[in-house]
Amino acid sequence: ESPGSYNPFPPDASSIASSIKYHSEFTPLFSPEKFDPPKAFFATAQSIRDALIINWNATYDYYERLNVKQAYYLSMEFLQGRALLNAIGNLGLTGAYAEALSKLGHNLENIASQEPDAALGNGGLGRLASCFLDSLATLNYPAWGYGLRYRYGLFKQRITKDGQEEVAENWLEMSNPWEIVRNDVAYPIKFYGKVLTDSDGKKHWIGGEDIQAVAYDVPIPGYETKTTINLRLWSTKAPSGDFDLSVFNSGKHTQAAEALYNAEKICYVLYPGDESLEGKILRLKQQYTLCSASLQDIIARFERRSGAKVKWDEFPDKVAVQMNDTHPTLCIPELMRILIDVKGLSWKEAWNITQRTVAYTNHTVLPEALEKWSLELMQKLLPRHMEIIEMIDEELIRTIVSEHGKADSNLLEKKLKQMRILENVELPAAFSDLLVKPKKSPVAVPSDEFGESEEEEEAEAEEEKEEEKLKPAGGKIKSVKEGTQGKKKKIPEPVPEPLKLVRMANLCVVGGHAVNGVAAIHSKIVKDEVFNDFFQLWPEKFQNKTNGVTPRRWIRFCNPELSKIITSWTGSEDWVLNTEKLSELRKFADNEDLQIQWRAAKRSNKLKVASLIKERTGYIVSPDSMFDIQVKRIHEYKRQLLNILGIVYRYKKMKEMSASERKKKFVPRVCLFGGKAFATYVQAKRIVKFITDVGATVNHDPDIGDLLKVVFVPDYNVSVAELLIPASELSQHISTAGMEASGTSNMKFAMNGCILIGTLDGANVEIREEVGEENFFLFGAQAHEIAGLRKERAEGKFVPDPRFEEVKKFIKSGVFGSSNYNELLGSLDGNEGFGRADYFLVGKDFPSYIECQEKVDETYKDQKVWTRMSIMNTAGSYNFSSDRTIHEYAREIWNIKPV
Ligand code: DL6
Repeated sequence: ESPGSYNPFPPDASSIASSIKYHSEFTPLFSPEKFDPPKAFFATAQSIRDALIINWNATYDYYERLNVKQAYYLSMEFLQGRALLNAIGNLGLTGAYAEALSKLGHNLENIASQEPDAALGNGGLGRLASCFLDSLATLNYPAWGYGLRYRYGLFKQRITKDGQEEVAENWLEMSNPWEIVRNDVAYPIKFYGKVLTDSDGKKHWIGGEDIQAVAYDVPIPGYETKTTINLRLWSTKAPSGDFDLSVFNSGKHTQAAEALYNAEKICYVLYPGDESLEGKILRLKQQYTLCSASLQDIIARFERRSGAKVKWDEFPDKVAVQMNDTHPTLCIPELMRILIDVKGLSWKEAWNITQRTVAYTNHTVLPEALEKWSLELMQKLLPRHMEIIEMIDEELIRTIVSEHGKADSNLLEKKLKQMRILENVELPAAFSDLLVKPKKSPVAVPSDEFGESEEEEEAEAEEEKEEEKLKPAGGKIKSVKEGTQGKKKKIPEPVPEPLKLVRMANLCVVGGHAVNGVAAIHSKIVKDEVFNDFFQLWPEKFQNKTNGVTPRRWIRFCNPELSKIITSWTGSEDWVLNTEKLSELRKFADNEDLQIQWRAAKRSNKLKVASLIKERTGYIVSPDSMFDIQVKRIHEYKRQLLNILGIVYRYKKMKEMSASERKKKFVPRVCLFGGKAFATYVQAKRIVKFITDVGATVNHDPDIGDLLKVVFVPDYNVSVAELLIPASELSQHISTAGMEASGTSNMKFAMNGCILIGTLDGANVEIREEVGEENFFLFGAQAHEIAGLRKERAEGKFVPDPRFEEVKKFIKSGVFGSSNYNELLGSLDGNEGFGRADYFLVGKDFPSYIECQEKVDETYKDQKVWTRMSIMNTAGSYNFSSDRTIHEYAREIWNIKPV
C-alpha cells in the first residue's frame, strides 16, 4: 500500500498560489489586510507543511504496520537552520513555488530569508545531527531524532566595540510554522524524592518534584522520496493542577505560578551557565528530561507495536538508541530503571537489553569537555539512577578485577582509577582487601604516575609521623617547624576531600555496545589514548564513523549556480544522491570552459557576501579579492588567534613596503571570521574583541585599501554559513593537531570548491587524501609530536621564531588601540597568571603557518592553477556526504534497513 501522495494539491504554480492565499487568510497569525513578506513566509510555510504532514503521517503508519527496527538519535543539539527552501527543494517544488510567489507579487529568495534560524545547537555537533536527519529521511531509514525545544536556543551574538555581547534569541516569537504540538504525547518526569525498597526487594522512587514533557514534532522530509521522518522535541511544563488558584487569589501571584516557572525554565536555553549550583541542576534536569521522555516514548511505541505479548528481549531488535556525545548518558540508567522497576525485569535481563540497545558517539578528546557530574548532586536529583550507576560501577570493578587479577595490585589500582565510573569514591566493601600492597620485596619498584616505590612510601610514612607530632589538637598544623634532620618541613594545608564524581563517558563506554569516533585520526586517539583501557578490554566495541554533511543543503540548495555547472558537466543531477559522481569532475579540471563557468559562479556568490558584509558591518569589500574564511565556534584549540596573528604579520609587512612592492607581493584578501564564544569563556571573547580591533585599524588604513580587509561577521549561524561557504576560496581549519575531533565545515568548504589551509587534524587528514595533497595547504606540527612539544615548551626550551616575537611587539606598540592585550598575548608566553604556556602551540606553528600563507598568495596569482585546485576539491569531496556516514551507522551499529 502506498504511503500517501507527494502533495495535497497538484504541484503546479496556480494551485500552490491558491494554497498560499488560503493560508494567508485562514492562519490567523497576522492582521488580514496585509500580505507582506513575513506573512507571505508563514503562509508559504503552512502550504508546504500540508504536503509534509501527509507524507509524515503515511511514513509513521508504514513503520507502525511493518513494525521495523527503528533508530533513535538522541541529541541535546539540532542545528536545523531554515527549513523552507530545504523542504520545497527536497519535494522538488522549488520552481513551482518561485512561480507561485511571483504570481502573488513576492520573490522566493526574499520570502525564504524571512525565516528565523532554528538555532537549537552550538556548532558542529548539532549541525551533524541535522545533516544525519536529512540523510536518514533521504535514504528511507526508519529513524527519528529526539531533542529539546529550547525557547531561546543558544544566544544571539552582537558585536560592539567591546567585543561579543550575548542577547536572548527569541526565535519562537512569531511562532514556528514547522512544529506540531502534540498535547496527546506527554510523559511525567520526576526529580529528587527518595527510593524505598518493599518486602520483595522491589524499588520505588517516590516523592520529589514532578513535571511533564510535551512533544513538539517537526517533520523532516527526505530528498526525492515520500519518506518524511520525525524530529521530536520535548518542551517542559508543570502537571495540570500545579497552578495554585487560592494562593493566586490571595495576592501571592509569583508563588502561585512558581511550579509552572520551575518546569518551563528547563527548556529556556541551550547550555545554561553552569558555574552556579542552580545552573548545574538545570543542565542535569535538561539531560534527564531528554532521556526519560524519549525512552518512555520509545518503550510505549515498542509495547504498542508488540501487541498482546511483549517480549522484552526483542527490544534491541526493534530499537537502536544513539547517544550523541555524553549529554544523553542518562539513557543507560533510565532504561535500566524502567525495565527493572516498572516492567519487572531482572538486573541481568535489563542490563543485557540496555547494552544491546544503546551506542555512544564521542565528539571530543578535550578532557574538560568529557562530562563529569557531582555524585552528591546526582544522588539528590536522581536517587534511583545513582543507585543503578553504583551497581554498574560495581559490575565494572568485578570485570576489571577478573581481567587484571589480584596479582599486581599496582596495575589493578591504576586500572580501577582510570576506568571506574565513579571517581574519588572508595571501593565497595566487597573489594576493600584488593589493593593491599604486596609484602616488602627485595627489589625496589620504580615509581610511576600512579604508584610509588617502597622507598618513597617509607619516606612518606616517616614524614607523616613527623607531621602527626606537629599537629595541634584540632588536627590543623599551625606553624612551620624544623624537621628531625634539621631540614625545614613542608606544612601541609588541610586538603579538602576530593569531589566525588560520575564520569559520564566511562558510563557510556561500559553501557553501550558500540563506541565511535568521528574521523579516522580521532577514532585512533579514542582507542589509543582516551579510552585505551576499555579498548584493551573490549576491542570489538570501538569503531570509526567519519562525519559527513548533506549535499542537499550544502551544495544543491545553498549553491544553485555551482550545482547547475556540476549537473551539466557530470551529465545529470544524480550527484545529489550519489556523490561519487562528483569525482567525474576531475577529468575536466583543466578545461577552460569549465574553469570560466566555475570562476563566474564563485564571483557571483562573492557578490552576495559582499552585500551581507556591508549590511551587517558597514565594511565595503571587493569581490575581486580572495575570500579567506574561518567560521566555527571560537575556541583556543581552533586557533582563531593563529589566523589573526598571521593577518597582523601580513599587515605589518605591508606597512613596511612601498605601494608597488605590496601590490606585487600580496594578493588582495578579505579575511572573514564568524563564530560564537561561549558566554563565560573569557579568553575566547578576548580573541573576538582583538579580531574586531584589528579590523577597525586595517580596514581604515588608506595605505592598504583593498589589499587587506578583516571582517568579523556577527551572529554566525546556518543561514550565514549557507552564504559564506559558496563564496569561499580559502578556508582555515588550523586546530592544534589531535584536538579537533573531525570538523564538518571543512567538508562543506571542500564541496563548494574552496581550498583548505590546515593541520593534519580531524577529517582534514581524510579530505587531503581524497582531494590530493597538491590541492591542500598543509602546515604545522603533527598529533604525535604535540605532547613532546608541550613538554619542551613547559621546560622553557622553546625558542620562538623572531617573526612571532615581532608580531607580539607590534601589537603591544598600540597599533590596534590603547589596550596592551596583556591577557591575550600572555597566554602565548605562559606569563604568571595567564595560564598554561602556549598550550595550543600557536608560537610553534606560527612560522610554518605564515610560510604556507605565502604559498597561498603565490598560487592564487595563477587563477588557472587555483581554479583547477578548486575543482579538484569539489571532485574529491564525494566521500564526505552524510549519506555515506549514515549507511555506515545503519549497517555497523544500528542494524536497520531502508524501508
Ligand atoms: O562530530 C561533530 C563535531 C566535530 O566535527 C568537531 O570537531 C567537534 O569539536 C564537535 N564536538 C563537540 C563536543 N563538545 N565539545 N567540545 O561539539 O563535534
